[in-house]
Amino acid sequence: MIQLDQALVDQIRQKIIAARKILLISHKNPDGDTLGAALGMYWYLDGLGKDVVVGCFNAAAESLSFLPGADRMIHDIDDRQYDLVMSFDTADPKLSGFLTDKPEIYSRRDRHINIDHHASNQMYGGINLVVTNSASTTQVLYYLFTEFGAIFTREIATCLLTGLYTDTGSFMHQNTNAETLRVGGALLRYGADLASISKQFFNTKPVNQLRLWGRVLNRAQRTSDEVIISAITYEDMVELGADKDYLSGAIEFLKYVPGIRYAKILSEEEGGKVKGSLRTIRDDVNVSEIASEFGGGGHVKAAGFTIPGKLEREVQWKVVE
Ligand SMILES: [Mn+2]
Repeated sequence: MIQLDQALVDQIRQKIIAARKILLISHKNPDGDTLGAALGMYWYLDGLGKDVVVGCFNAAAESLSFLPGADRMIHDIDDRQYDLVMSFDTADPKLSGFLTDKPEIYSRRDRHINIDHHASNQMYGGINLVVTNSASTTQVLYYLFTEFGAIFTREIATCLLTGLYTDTGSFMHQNTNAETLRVGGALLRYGADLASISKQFFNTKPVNQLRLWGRVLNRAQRTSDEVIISAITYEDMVELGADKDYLSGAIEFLKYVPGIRYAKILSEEEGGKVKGSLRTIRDDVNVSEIASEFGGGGHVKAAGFTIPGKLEREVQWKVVE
């Protein structure tokens, strides 16, 4: 059982009571956790009769469209009209995509609540509820709503379980423990739709995604310093008509190769950028530290970075300017 800081819970309660118009922000390229958290909070606040919207820099992947409320998300935000802003699963304001065009979202800290579970969180809110031993941001919301004495509707339960399910890799990652399963069990009891969640995130793969994973697996190489590394070029993505999120999940196969320190997938993105994803199952390797050497970050066992450049194959894959 994780206990939230009571002072923070009270401050958040007061802010919500006082607010009339509330903006909830998911990070750019939303995943199941950031969107599950924002939509979970959306249904809670909607139930309180608040005027609330969920904003995100870009559209969610098709796999997230089953989330209740996903169709109500807005992308064009006039942040001036809101007296409360909440960010979810966003360690750094720049990950939202709104920092450049709408800096007031972050400069007006007094109206900003930052809810997250990343150790790398920049604590940019007026209130920062950052619980690093939670497997997901939605797990933090489970505790918060419990403190509030909230009624967990089916919608809220499904949104929260989605974040927990995706951030634990369907309860297979090492952040899965007795407490994550207890929270997952409670959400199931509240009516969370696990069948839809597991179908969307585990079993539904378009054939071109399987082909892309095939290339990742086929190109995997083990380096002399015990890293398993693979790469996908932008050309691969175009040729296979692959969505950006098609790659997610492929690295899970690589990280279990016996004897390696960590797995790395480099993928070229549009506009001369290379994204690196890092995973490890070892307790003596911190991939967040490795990612931070490239200006990235994340968790101890799952991290990433984005740097300018393109991919070129030499003996191994490497990034060139
Ligand atoms: Mn998360």
